[in-house]
Amino acid sequence: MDDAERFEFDRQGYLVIRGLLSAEEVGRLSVAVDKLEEHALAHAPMQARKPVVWGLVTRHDPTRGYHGQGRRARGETLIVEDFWNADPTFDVLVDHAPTLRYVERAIQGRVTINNSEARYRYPGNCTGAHMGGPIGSKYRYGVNAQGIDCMMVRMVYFLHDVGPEDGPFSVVPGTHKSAFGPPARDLPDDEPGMIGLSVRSGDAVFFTENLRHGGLANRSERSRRTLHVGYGPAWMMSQNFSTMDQPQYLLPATLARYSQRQRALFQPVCEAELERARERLEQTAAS
Ligand SMILES: O=C(O)CCC(=O)C(=O)O
Repeated sequence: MDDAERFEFDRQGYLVIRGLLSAEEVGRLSVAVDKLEEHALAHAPMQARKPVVWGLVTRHDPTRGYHGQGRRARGETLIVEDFWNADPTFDVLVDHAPTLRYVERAIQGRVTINNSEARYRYPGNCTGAHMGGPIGSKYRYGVNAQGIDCMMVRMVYFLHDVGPEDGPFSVVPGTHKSAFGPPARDLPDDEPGMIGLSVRSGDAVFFTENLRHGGLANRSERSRRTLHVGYGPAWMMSQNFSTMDQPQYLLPATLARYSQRQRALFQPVCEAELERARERLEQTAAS
């Protein structure tokens, strides 16, 4: 993230990054995402887990190590979390240098990955708008003397072109700084100020979780496939639906094939870091 991008990210709460993935990366990831979808659908219902957050029951596939929810039908979404375990093709996104250059300018201190979702949004589907405005400290957007100080950011990778009719990822620009709650509507398409972001294959959207966001209706006849990876300070545990605020769910086989650098991106906080985080929170509260 250069200074011009940092200015835009601070002003708007998101960036559309053109060509973050190479054509080769898109090709390989697309094949893996398609295989994962077929596996998740063929193996549903998987072992049910108790609802961890927002009443959602996810299903766990013990051999491939992912958690899934949803189904393939008109208006529905399938979400597959912890896709790292399912296929080493996804390893390229663990320590993806072009991505980390953005993340490391938005989060202070040691960064870890806290969220992973393959999303399949079928025709007729939309993603309800959420976040924006004063949402509390967990996902807050902040700035201090060291620069931008986000609690959680996400990179959404697009594996095909997504136009206005294809269920684009959507945002209400600037709402990461709003002092008031947004005028919520049932459909993201009806929210005041909500815009869909048209992208090309290989592009990515980088945003602070504090920003009001969602996904406009998919009015096309093809499913929208994206990969979402979340990052935060090392003390933040998993932000996946199925393992919310627990350690990241990685199979031993996944950890074993990772490099030291990749493993570090999933390593929970150590005591010294926790102490520094407490100090920073106290300083923030006092200021
Ligand atoms: O891609 C979408 O439709 C919405 C995704 C979303 O809400 C998220 O990544 O937090």
